[in-house]
Amino acid sequence: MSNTIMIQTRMKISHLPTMTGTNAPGGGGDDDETGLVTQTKVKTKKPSLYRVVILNDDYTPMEFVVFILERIFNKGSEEAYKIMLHVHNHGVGVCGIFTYEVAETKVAQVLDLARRNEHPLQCDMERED
Ligand code: TYC
Repeated sequence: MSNTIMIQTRMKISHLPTMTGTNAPGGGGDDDETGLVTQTKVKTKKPSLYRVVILNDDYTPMEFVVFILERIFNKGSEEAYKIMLHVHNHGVGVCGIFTYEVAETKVAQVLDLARRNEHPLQCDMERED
């Protein structure tokens, strides 16, 4: 999804002589000689953010979860251990907050590593409000 939106307004600019063709950058000329020209504003909007979460289960080894947090989410060993323990005790925990594509990639990396190591570890993404 692009974070750029274009807003076009058609407005009368009475103090300017009417022009034909495209005039100023982002402008549209008075092609139909109505005395109206278009003005294009380029606005950027902030991208939506997504929490990547991991879920507890009874089988994935604690060390593997710590490894995932270090390797994929760039956590230091103490923070990785803390997050793992939080998930172990509460059922779910946040690994990080990312834009859509980054979150999607991290979820896929976690699920792929878990599957290849035959662990049932689950990982998901949730949109931040
Ligand atoms: N509950 C697991 C165990 O006791 C450890 C674990 C922690 C598993 C976090 C998944 O996301 C998880 N081996």
